[in-house]
Amino acid sequence: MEENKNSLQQYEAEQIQVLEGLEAVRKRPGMYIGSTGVKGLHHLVWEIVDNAVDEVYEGGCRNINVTVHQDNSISVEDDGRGFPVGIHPKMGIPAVEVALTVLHAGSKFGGGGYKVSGGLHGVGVSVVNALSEWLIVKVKRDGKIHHQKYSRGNSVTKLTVIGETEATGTTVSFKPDHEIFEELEYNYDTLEHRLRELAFLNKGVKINLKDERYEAEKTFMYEGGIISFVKYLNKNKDPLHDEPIYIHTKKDELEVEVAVQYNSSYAENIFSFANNINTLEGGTHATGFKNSLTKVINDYARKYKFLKENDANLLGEDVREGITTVISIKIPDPQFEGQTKTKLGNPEVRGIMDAVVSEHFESYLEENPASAKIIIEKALTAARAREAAKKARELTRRKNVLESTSLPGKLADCSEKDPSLSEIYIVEGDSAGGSAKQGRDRKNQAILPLRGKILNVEKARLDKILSSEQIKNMITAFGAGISDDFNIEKMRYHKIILMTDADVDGSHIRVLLLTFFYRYMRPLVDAGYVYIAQPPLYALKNKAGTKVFGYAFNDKELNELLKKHKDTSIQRYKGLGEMNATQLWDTTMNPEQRTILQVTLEDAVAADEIFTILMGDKVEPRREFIENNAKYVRNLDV
Ligand code: 28G
Repeated sequence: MEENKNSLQQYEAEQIQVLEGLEAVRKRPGMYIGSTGVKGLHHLVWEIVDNAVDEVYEGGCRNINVTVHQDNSISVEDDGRGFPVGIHPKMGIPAVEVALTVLHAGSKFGGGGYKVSGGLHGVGVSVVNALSEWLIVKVKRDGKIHHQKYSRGNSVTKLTVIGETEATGTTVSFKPDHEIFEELEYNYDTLEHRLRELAFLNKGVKINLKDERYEAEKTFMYEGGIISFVKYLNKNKDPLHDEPIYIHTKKDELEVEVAVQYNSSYAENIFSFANNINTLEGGTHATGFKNSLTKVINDYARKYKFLKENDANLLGEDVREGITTVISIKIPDPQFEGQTKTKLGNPEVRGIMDAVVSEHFESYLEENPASAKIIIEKALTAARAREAAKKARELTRRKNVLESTSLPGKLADCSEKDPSLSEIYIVEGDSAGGSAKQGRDRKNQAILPLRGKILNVEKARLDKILSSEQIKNMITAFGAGISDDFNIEKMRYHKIILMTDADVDGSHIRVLLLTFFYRYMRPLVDAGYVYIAQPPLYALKNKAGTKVFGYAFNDKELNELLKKHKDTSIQRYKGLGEMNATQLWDTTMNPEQRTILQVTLEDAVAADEIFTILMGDKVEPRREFIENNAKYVRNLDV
């Protein structure tokens, strides 16, 4: 009785607390989703999709549909059990409403339970609700369709039955709040990339992505899971053995999956995940794998006399030349460390990985002597090449490009000597390079034009890479060496700004450069020294084309400009070369006005992955890919 009498009061009190809870999210959104930029915007989708993926493991959901609507609102639908709708005993409102309005209810902070896709995300669906102009949840359960609408975290209707159905599942639709987010436009490539990745990591789950803005639709479903992932990564390469080597075991609460396939290239591609989160900084699962791989291959090579008694052991880098690997573990209590919290820290994982990989890899080699021979010989060649490159470096040390003091002739250096105040623009093409040289601020902006083909770093070893003119120019201009000899302290500029055309070639060059930095000057990416310039897409001029009213960086801005000006003509920039020096300065280079995007580790890894897939030996798929993706190309790797 007592409880009943006070329940209304109690309900109101709780509601106030709830409001305060979600008010905190709206006040400091960055605390919950990292940023209110484009990354935070996508975080909202990851949060909801993660919940759907959890329902795969907990409730047998098989299909997840993600839709981007015309207005950049999002719908995520699953065919799981449907979120519980019964009245919450303490709160007196339906369970689904509790989850949507109480901060941390059922999230990684509260709730408990083993959430497969928790970890980095997992802040709870209420955070998405708080940051959405509106959110609608539909639950199909117990023969009924339940519906409720919210606005900025508050319910605006009660949970209502709006129909009947035999099906079960949950649908969440939301529109990110323009009062919160600086950027409201979803990037198709970002969504496609992550949803495909999730489909690889969770075999058998069908994930459909529909984008109503471009009438694009794709379905991702891989019965092979990470085996398919590795094949996909190697699809334009020459594999050295037909089927990926696959390991799948469970030890206590830890589930380990590894797929490995060598190819004829020289690149090392190891992608590691913990609970579906891309552990970009690696961690104990990745080191455990690498250690045991080196050990097992050396043991085998000794046992079967590929290595003679006096030969030195193969190094890790030797046995990883041309490797493509996906490691995916599921762990109840993941510890994420590192600068970007993407390094797995759990110490017990290293030993378990080591044991599991050793055992399975050893039997693979024993049972597949033909493949074993090819893999060992590849590693032996890599070791020989490494030795030869070292000798060559020692011989030519004096005239070595790494120590050359004269700056490249193409470089227009700045006068500033303090690296922290200096920036270098890497500009595609000589004509844009010319405008940039004229338009720049000579004090602290240096210009290095790049021309012609940049070397394909996938297909070349370091010695060959060092012989490329473009790459030599960059190395000497930066002054900090390369690869193992790279020393960020010596960098002559603390901002490297890539300025490429907003077309297919431009994006191609960006992917190449980012991949090069990621593989050979990684500390640059980690330190956040790499940026991407944002040249405008349009200029709005008077009819005669003699006066510029303004510049637009996307279609929305163009429409806004068009509303303000009458009798206009639009110039669509196809390349940087179409802008004169003043225009380039005004729109893209003037630090007071420009926007430059800082490249994150994630961007670099994405570029590396695109690159890995694109730049194999087979040329045709690359053309096809670029043609198919031409309309998104502006956003391809950022
Ligand atoms: C569509 C977008 C994202 C979800 C479910 C299903 C259940 C659930 C979700 O429970 C925790 C545990 C039991 C109340 C669980 C259904 C048990 C029985 C569920 C999703 C609190 C939440 N029946 N499907 N949560 N429960 N899909 N998709 O979010 O006590 S979340």
